[in-house]
Amino acid sequence: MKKVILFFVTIFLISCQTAVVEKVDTNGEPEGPHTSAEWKIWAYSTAAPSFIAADCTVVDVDGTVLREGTNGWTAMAANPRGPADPENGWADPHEAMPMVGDAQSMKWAMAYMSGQTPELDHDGYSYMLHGDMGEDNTKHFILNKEDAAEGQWIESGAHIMLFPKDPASLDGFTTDFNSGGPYVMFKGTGYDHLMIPVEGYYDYQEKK
Ligand SMILES: [Cu+2]
Repeated sequence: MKKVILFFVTIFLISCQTAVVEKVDTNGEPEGPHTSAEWKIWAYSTAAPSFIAADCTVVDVDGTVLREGTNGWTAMAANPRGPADPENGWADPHEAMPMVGDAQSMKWAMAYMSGQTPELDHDGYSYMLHGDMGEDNTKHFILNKEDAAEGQWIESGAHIMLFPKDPASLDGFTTDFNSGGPYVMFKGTGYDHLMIPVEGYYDYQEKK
């Protein structure tokens, strides 16, 4: 009898362990190299909630469409530094700084990357639930913490971004990224946008 009980206890423990392992592993991350289309589609699209990620277009860094979407949202990696280890791809989704944006926010991003002033038809929104690798909140295109203005470096966790058609519409919002509430990034640069922190925003940099 003892042996039988021991047998069942053992089986129970083993199944518990399997359950725990599965919970940790199943974030939906595909097996295989991070340079694969499958991994990139997962990493970039999951910067948005699952119900948007499921049907969005996914574009690679070189412009290749990895997956054609149907819902008007586009996912792409937005880290201009590229992967620290190009041969093996992004270490994790956070390093890729993926954003999933609507048409207006993609317009904004294209203007930003080519040094042009964004001209939007209306406000745009983007999701960046994997955060980014850090920005100087007062100035765009600062890639290193050492080059940032004193106390202005912010490595963001999960957030949503509002790209305004009219930057002046953000007047009145704080520029303090430690407020916990929405704040303006790149104020007065023409690339002003509203950062909306959500759960996990301070995972990479402690809230002061
Ligand atoms: Cu962002």
